[in-house]
Amino acid sequence: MVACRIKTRVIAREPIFTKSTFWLTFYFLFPIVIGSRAFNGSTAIASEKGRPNFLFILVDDQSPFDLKIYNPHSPLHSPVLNQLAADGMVIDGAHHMGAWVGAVCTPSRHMIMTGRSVWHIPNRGKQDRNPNAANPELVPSGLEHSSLPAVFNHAGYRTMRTCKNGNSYDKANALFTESRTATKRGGTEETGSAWHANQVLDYLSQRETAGVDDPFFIYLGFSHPHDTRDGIPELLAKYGAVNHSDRRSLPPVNDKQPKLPPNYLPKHPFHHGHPDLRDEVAVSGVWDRRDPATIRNELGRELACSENIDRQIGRVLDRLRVMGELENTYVVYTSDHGMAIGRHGLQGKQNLYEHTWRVPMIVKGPGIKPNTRAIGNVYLMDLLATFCDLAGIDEPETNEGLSFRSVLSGERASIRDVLYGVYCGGTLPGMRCVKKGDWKLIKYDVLDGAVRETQLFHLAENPHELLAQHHVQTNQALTAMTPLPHQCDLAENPDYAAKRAELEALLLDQQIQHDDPYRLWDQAGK
Ligand SMILES: [Ca+2]
Repeated sequence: MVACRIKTRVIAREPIFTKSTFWLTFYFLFPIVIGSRAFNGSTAIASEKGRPNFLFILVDDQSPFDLKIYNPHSPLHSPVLNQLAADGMVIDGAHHMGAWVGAVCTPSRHMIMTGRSVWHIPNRGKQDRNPNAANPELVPSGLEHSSLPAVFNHAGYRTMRTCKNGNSYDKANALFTESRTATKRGGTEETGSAWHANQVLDYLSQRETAGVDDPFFIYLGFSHPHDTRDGIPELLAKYGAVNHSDRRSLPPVNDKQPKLPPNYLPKHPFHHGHPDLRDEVAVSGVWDRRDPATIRNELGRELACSENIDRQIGRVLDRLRVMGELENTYVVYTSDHGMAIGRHGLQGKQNLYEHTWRVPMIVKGPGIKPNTRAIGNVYLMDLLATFCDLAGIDEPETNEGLSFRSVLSGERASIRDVLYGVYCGGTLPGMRCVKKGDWKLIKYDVLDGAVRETQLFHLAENPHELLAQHHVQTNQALTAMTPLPHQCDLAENPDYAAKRAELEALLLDQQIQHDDPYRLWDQAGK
């Protein structure tokens, strides 16, 4: 193998949703479904105690590689998540499908709430970047009425949500029977992650006082570790970080700070294609800097916020244990997308490398064997179908996601072979990626043709997606890591021309299947 050189329709189901079929489904079929399926539950615990509860924990902007369960070298102290993983299953191949707007949170959270793919979800306000949104054949109107809270409300669940404000599916969020939202990114009990946990603890107390027996679906969303990453002082000190806010100076270097990640670069080798993108140039504490002091301090802030979240989850789980509800509760932990913070010279969430396209996912609950892992190959949009499956509820007709209950039960390793990703919140047509097995292709067609790049990675051999730039001696000195000669982008290597062609064809096939309205420079139909 040659050494690196630096280079200059699954077609969504036919849309059969209408308002009339929707309401017919709920009024006539749901009672039957609940009666016939839920109480024939597949687990002994569910059948003894009635339908299972759900605690869905969604953090904002966290790379799986921040967590020890995905990256043993991570210095993050997360005993609660580690225990959750030991008590349940870790999904290694969980992804968000992507975004057509810089606020990646928005499409991601629409996909979670609707179980629909990235080109089949509505725009939000001025974030009107999905050309399919006006086509009712692809994006049904009134979709919120078959979203997650609507489905669980109609099935007799008590639904509660706490989360940040904004960048989500507002019409669906409004359907939770109890909602307590505020953006909490400060470093105190009232201004930080503890606030979100306190809302859940308070809700559980009220439920207990009122003697409510109905099962619950609690959506516990945290506003962190999304920037601004103002951690609590004790945890900032633990990770050697400061809440750096002075753009004219660099934060102090501290031995306690996380080391630079193995795929750190001082600059991405070509423009990502979204000029003036907030996350790449304007995040407080980082701005457009990628120097080691800035990146290590920001990683310390990220971990400080993540450890605080871990503590807050622990408080909620302890409470459920004391209430006797924990064993009958599915606890699902994930993030709306990953994050770069210096990896590949990028800072934000607007790329398709593994650190950002993948998300952490841990699931614990009745019938899931402790201390297990599976590749899964799931998207966040699969959560709705999975929740419905575990609860014994029919998924809504508008759902396109696949239940991965068979993965959680250990019957299958994964639910699909090919995964597709998109980012095109900047110049069009943007970035696309496809993954099958250990092989991954990423393509960039941005800035009116000024950037047309293709990358091919063998992830088992090159899990950090190292590029030729990572082989430069000065970079190796910073990361204290020496890549193996073949750990690089293989797109231009003639030995892998056939593999590249195979993935190029798979990518186009995925674009067609998902109603991607754009084509890249070298694709048919351009
Ligand atoms: Ca986010």
